[in-house]
Amino acid sequence: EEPADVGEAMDHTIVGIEAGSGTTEMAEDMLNDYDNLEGWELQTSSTAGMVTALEQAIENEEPIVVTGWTPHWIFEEFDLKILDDPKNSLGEEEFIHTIVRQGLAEDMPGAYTVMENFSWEVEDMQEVMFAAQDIPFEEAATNWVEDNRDMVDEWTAGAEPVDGQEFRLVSTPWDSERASSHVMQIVLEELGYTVDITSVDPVVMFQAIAHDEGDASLAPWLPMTFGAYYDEYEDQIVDLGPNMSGAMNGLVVPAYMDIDSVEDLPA
Ligand code: PBE
Repeated sequence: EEPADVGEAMDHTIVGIEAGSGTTEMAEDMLNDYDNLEGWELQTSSTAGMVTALEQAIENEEPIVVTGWTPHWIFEEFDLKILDDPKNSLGEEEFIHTIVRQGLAEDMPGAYTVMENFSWEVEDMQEVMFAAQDIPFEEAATNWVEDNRDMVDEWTAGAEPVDGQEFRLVSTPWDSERASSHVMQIVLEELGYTVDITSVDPVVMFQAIAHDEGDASLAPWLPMTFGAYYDEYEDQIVDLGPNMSGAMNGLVVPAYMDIDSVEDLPA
């Protein structure tokens, strides 16, 4: 097939995810950054919708381009590639930060200590995400905590147990964040906290921490994905730094497609 036909076959459309996601906002900017993308559109939907479209295209060996990110189980399931993005519209390496509300250190020193200590690797998050394809996240997180006692002990070192104190963890609706939040829920509940996880859009997550409607979040992808929100709320939150490195956003295509860069997408 000629490249031009491939563009036609994809309807010059990038299959996106939730409108409120950081990936979507960056991909919208991307359309303006590349001349060859001038006639292209980003179709927002949901992460589940994006995965279904990808699955169907692969089944029929059709061309498709989606907004994706890693860590994500689609890279285990399918043979995919992330397109080079020479203009860095979707950023480079991303770090997932822990943020807490102001005053948490004084109000809940134990939980604050755990938040400060929490850090893990891509492989850990992936283990929980992959397991949660077949079992509930609660169970996948419980198993991970049991299998990684040494790491968990490092997180809880110096944190005094409490008696049922409520802890409000604010998350976002993606599996990567379900994994971290559910693991943290179990760790804090072992210390005696009663942990409530609320999943909201990224901007609402920052607002919740800034306005004392939530205690902590393990979900901020930075510097790019939530960069605009971070700049807006930076002064009203406490940033405890990265809890994980090695995340990344990108345009993703099946490996059988004959393109390697965003610049190869036919105008
Ligand atoms: N994500 C996964 C989210 C953050 C975590 C990259 C899809 C987003 O774009 O907002």
